[in-house]
Amino acid sequence: MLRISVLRLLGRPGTSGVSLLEYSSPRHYSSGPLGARDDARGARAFFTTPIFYVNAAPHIGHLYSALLADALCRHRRLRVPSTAATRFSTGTDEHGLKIQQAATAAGLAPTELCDRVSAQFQQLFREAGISSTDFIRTTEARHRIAVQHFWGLLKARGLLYKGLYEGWYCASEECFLPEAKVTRQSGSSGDSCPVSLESGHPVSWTKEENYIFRLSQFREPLQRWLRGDPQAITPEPFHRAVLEWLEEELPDLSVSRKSSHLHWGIPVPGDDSQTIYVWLDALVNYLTVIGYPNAEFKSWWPSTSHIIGKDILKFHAIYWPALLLGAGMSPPHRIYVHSHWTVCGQKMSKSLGNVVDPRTCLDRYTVDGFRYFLLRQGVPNWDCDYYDEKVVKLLDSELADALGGLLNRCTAKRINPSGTYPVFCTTCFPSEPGLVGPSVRAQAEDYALVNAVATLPRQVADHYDNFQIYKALEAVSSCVRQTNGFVQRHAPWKLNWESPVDAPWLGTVLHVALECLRVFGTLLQPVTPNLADKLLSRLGVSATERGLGKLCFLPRFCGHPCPFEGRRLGPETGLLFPRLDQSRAWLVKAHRT
Ligand code: ME8
Repeated sequence: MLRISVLRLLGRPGTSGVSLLEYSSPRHYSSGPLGARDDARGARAFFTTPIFYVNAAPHIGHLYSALLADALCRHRRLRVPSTAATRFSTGTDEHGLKIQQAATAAGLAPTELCDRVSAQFQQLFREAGISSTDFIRTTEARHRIAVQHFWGLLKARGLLYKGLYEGWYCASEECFLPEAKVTRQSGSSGDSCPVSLESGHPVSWTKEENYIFRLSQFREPLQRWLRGDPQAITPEPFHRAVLEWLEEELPDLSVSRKSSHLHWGIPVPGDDSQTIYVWLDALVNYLTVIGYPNAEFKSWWPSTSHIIGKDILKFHAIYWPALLLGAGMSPPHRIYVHSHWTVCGQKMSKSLGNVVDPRTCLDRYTVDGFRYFLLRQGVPNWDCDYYDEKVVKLLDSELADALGGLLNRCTAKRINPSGTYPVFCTTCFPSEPGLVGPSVRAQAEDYALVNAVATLPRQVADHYDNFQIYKALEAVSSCVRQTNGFVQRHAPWKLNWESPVDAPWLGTVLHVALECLRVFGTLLQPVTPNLADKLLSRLGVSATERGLGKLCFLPRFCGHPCPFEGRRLGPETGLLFPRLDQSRAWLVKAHRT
């Protein structure tokens, strides 16, 4: 219920600058602990997206949820490379009244509609590089077994009873609504129709005998869980919202519908006259994927992180943990919640005709470009508005100009004729700042840069842990700007390789800039995997040198050997990320001629 009410809870904050720390020696910032900390936890990690309804084609909101989960998962794999340590599921939610009605409206059998739209989600996710390990469809036999087993446990524990359930039902949201959440709206023929106050979707009065779950018994256990783990629901305003909901009345929950009314679903075991409520059915998908009811599921549960939109918070933060507790299991480790994409300030909807097609965007802006845009601009705490000009502006400035330009400046033949990772000179750039001498060339800002990049992997990891991936990208982007400033300040194009005075410093400037680029490329892998691969390959960084556990920035600065020094750069394969405004102009011209 109250699927949308959290929308209003969150205000729009100001810009969130990442403050870079004051200088201290990068010796303190080995990136080793990034991997070590996770290894020490020894834990497996299971990431999930919501399973999406198949009543309509996917849009950018669905892709955004999948990208957030994908980036978290890829970042985790960089910390703990073992493939057995991380699992990631997504899928489609195919039962319920909403799908039954959509199939009827489309003149299709429900299975046909499900096959068609589920395939669209799978294709989109493949094209967008979503690295899921599992795709579940709730119409699969393995899922029916899991749901019916779960139901049996609740029944055996005395948590289900039969009773008369009466109330407004919103098929579009698949939930019951209290009277206070329903209003009247005049329909096309002038008559007044009851609709959901928050979503405007039609509701109908339902009165029938159902199975009911004793949800009301779980208020205190849920409060204890949330108070005991302040990060259980992240970001914090959503955690607070759920605790506030738990202060309100928590009525028992109807968990089945008459099969004469809803036939498209999983029958209640031992009572074919009832179909299991689609939300109970859908939530159990998280267990089906990890092998439930076979014991193997225990190695992945509860080390699970659900990534969800704020519209389905109540189902995941109240119903699901209560059902799990009822079945004798723990709530999930984390529920990461994000807000919504709007288009030109309006909610995306088929009826408004403003739905943004993600496949067009991937074509137009490239897979990496669009992934970067959504994750860089999407802020979990509040809604974000989509428009095309914003994408072009961001990608041109951050990927094409700043990052691509930096790479080009340090690898171009005229500045780096040997095509190698040059040698770092400790006399030009001593590890202690403030030293003076004829060969010392480094300035205070250069130490600030080294410090900022040395601390970047930890900052980025903290942002990932707090589900603030946009802040991680903001921090990387800020360091890219700082590195461009460093190159600009020392103008290596004015230095001469032939001069014994210039050469060591010229090599050092390029070495530092390439080391910064190596860190940026490594940290960008979860968000722009292809672009990061191109960047790291150009730097000559091999596949086994791209993890976070061994990412050791500028080791020569601390007196350690650098494995890259003197190494040949990888082959030149063209611009890292071509500017879009030019290619768009070209497209327009091509269209005209
Ligand atoms: O609710 N912006 O499925 P659904 C960002 N089947 N994300 C958006 C969005 C937007 N404008 N619109 C949708 C269901 N989403 C159930 C879930 S899970 C056991 C069952 C994303 O197809 C966001 O993650 O309506 C939201 O929670 C989800 O899609 C809802 O997808």
